[in-house]
Amino acid sequence: EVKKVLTYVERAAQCTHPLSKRLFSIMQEKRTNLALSADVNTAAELIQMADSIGPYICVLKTHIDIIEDFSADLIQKLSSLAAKHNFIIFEDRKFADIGNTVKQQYGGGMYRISEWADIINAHAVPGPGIIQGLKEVGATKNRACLMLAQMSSKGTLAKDTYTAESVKMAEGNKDFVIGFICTEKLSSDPAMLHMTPGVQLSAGVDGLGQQYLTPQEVITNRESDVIIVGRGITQSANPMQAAKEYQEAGFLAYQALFN
Ligand code: 6AU
Repeated sequence: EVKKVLTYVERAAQCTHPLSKRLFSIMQEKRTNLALSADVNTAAELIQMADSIGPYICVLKTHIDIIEDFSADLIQKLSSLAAKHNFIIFEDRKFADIGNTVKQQYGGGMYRISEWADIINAHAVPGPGIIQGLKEVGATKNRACLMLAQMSSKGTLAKDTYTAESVKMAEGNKDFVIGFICTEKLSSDPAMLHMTPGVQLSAGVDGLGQQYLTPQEVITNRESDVIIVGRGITQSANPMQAAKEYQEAGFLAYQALFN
């Protein structure tokens, strides 16, 4: 069997959703498959991280509800940094409720996530109504969603048939769902993005169930597309240097697919 690996350029050409097309284009242009998980607790730290690490990433992932001093000004600054450095903003909200509730959580409340986050993610556990609800808010704004088909944590229940059903749910909603949070390639559709958290330069665990794989394992062996790195960068003595190392490791692992 001859397996043809597609380049980011070829993948972009296959995308029908403008956001996945844009993301693959950014990955090629900036030569990076690194997403920074900027899990910091203040607006100043988030802005500082986004500005200093922005050049090395394709995606900036936020947990907006861990920011102690959230304000509209933070969103405005993040959006201009996204334009300055050409990255996509992914709010890691992990929606998990019925359609009618997630619709309000996505579009309303204090954070108004749909107004600034290009990408969000959702659990498949409620069934397809969660996608319908999110889509009602996000589709007209050209937003997109990733389904959590697998998790990085020890003992996760998102496996086997749950994973398979999540993939089906995603593939049935390609006008809004552009890919997965997963630990390996799950879909043969070249337009579908695979993003993998739980990545550090050495494999290992944290004290609370997180499990780490290396960029090479994730991109070359498991054929995922994007490495999501948090503490490997944010807790490093030199986050900018660490980001460069992850960018390089991730991109080399991508290039190794063609050897
Ligand atoms: O690199 P870390 O361990 O410091 O951070 C990993 C980040 C965290 C998690 O909330 C998130 O990735 N995450 C996710 C996502 C992105 O949805 C899913 C998952 O299964 N595991 C995981 O760690 O911000």
